[in-house]
Amino acid sequence: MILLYEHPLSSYAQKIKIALREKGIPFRAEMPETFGTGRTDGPLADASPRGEVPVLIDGEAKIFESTIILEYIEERWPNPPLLPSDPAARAFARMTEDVCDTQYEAVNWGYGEVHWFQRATGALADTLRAQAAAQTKVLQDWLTGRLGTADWFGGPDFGWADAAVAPMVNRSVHFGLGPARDTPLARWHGRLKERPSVVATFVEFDAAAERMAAASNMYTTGGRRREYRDHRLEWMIKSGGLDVVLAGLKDQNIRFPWPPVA
Ligand SMILES: N[C@@H](CCC(=O)N[C@@H](CS)C(=O)NCC(=O)O)C(=O)O
Repeated sequence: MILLYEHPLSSYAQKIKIALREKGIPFRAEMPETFGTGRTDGPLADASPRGEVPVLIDGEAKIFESTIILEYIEERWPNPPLLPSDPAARAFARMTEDVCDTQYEAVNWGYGEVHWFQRATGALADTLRAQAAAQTKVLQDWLTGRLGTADWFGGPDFGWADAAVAPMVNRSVHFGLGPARDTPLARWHGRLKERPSVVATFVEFDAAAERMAAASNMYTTGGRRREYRDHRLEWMIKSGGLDVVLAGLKDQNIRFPWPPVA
């Protein structure tokens, strides 16, 4: 059976689980023991030098990067297709995914650094939360424009872009930053929650989110060092959190991506 290294809170992993479930592909999901440590030993590091989830293991194939995994799934199990057949519509779906994976995910992640991991308190926390809320609104307005009057981002059928947007907007809802009631994006989120592939994935998210309150100190005492990378690092700095980065470096509870500094 296929093995998916994942974390139930990871929006990238959720996108993959939704795709596998849409296609009816059985898989075993596992959170690697070394997740979040930056360790370069063990099965996760063996499958991906980046040590990030998701990673899909299908026989000899070990695939990292969620977009590449999604492409692999689409090519390996073409039915039902998640991408439309028209080239422009395919590009539309991929652009929607890319903005979600880069800009939107970074905003959610930044909010989580304050909300779950208390990286900032007082006025700085207020600033970061306000920045996340304002930027979430911009992203949701952009997504609303792309959804238009359709049921799904690809038109009449659930597809690639829906799988990519779902974990992003759902996390905003979890943080109390969801689209206003009765707007097109809120109604889309309501439709999502009627799809078994999404329901199963969101149930796992909710259970893990519940455990986060008790685990908020794991990056200060628990041997984990949070990875501050590309868009996430950029988000923290541009939104006013440079001191968060400096404190994390001083306290050695953040790290930068592979390869490690010699
Ligand atoms: N671009 C990658 C990003 C994957 C990523 O950042 N995954 C996070 C979880 S959401 C991770 O594994 N981080 C490792 C860590 O924090 O140590 C993808 O799309 O798969």
